[in-house]
Amino acid sequence: MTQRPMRRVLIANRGEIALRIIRACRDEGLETVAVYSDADAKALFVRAADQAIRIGPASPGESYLRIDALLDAARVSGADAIHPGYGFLSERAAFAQAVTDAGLIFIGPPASAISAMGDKTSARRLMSAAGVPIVPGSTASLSDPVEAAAVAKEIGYPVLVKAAAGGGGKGMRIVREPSELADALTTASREATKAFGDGAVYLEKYIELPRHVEIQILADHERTIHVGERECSVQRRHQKLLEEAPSVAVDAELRERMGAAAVAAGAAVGYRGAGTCEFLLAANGDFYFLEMNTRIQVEHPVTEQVYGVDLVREQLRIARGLPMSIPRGPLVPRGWAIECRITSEDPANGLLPSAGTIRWMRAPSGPGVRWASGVESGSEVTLFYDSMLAKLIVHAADRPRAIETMRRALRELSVVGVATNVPFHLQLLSDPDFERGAIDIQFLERRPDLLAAPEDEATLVRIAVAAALLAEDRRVSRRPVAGAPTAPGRGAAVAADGWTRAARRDALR
Ligand code: MV4
Repeated sequence: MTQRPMRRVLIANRGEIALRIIRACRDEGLETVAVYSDADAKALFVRAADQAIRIGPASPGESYLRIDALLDAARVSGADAIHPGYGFLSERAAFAQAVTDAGLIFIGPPASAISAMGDKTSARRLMSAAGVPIVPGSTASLSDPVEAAAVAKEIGYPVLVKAAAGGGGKGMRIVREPSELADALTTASREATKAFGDGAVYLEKYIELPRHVEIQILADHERTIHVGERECSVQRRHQKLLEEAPSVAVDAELRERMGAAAVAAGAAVGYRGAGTCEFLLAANGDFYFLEMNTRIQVEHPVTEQVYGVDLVREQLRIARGLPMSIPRGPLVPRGWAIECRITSEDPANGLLPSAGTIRWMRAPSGPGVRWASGVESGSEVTLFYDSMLAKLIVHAADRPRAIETMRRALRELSVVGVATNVPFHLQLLSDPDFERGAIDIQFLERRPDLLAAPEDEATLVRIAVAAALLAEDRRVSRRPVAGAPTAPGRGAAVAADGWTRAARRDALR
């Protein structure tokens, strides 16, 4: 593969990942074009890019998912490449193909690799042929309940009915008894039709209490390598909340076996760029390929921290035909990294998404802390997009110290105006089971106490301290201050403690 001229990159995404890509482009000497919906007109990533083009109203279907509008924006701005980020169109083979057909560089794998991995039964056949361990089950879709019952009996109950077009858990049904199978096939198929427009389903043996461990790969025109694992078991309803690298359950020997499987998976589909193989890791150490994510992932920073690589820069290099800049030879993880996803979800309200204006935000910093966010003080949080406000990543010498640093950083973080899941993270990071690394994909289902709003002693102490400070503030403010304005400022300005001037005035009367 020869080098291709690439000067200007259009980022077909928004928020923190758009900003992350803009920064990587700057580091690589590339110009940037942001696209934005009406909801994002004032967003940080729009101001950060060299150019910005409006592509439509707030609703994703009318903006970030419009292939025609994105290609128009690329033409108008003179972009010669498109980075899809994660979510939105990042794993649509038709988008990758349309970008390439328009004579532009798609910063991601070939469309053929996306489609090969998009259909789960086709991926299972390909992986099996490449020697990648897959979960026992069928490698073609099943519609006949009699045939399905024979397959289920062969692999043994419990079994899982899965959507062939699936991913992310939609159209999945656990079946523990033969008598429940026919019903599960029907409901899973109906759900799959609704979600993916394709009702094809197949069977797998249901793996009980596994961990979710994924392997990062990178492939250029010469070689495919793995960059270790990420442990992603801490999730709720298929939304990851905390990720770490490495995994307490993976030693050097297992890392090499899982890494070799992920490299074989990439090679089997002609993969290029950054990709991730998801595995289930059973308690006995057996691992099984689940699916491949053909994009940069939300949690890529934990890998960057422990391996000292910049995955987005590598994506840019590979897309323009340059070799990856990772030295040949064994890669060794250094220390421990943890990422907490900070979402606008309210623990006091069943962790439901909350919307509003971020009146004030202060990011943590200091040794070993990395903050990745697309929002700032004054940003509007709408319900049009996902609820992630920021990612807080820490890197320390070992896992206990990474946990300690994360607790410190979470306490430094202030978000005023919208409720966040920070209290959840603080509870999780102080939990003895989490501290021992005793986690699996059902951990949070077993522990609803961690998802509830904390009413602990520390919170009560904080409330008492806040009350004492307010009383002191009141005592001090009664004294006239020379030169101080006598009238309150305009609008609902907010002080560091989250009180609007008006509210403070009322409280101090
Ligand atoms: C499984 C499984 C257990 N056994 N397959 C969920 C979404 C899709 N990526 C695959 N998923 C699962 N497949 C077998 N044979 C359990 C899950 C699963 C899961 C996997 C990864 C991360 C979180 C999960 C949460 C629930 C279920």
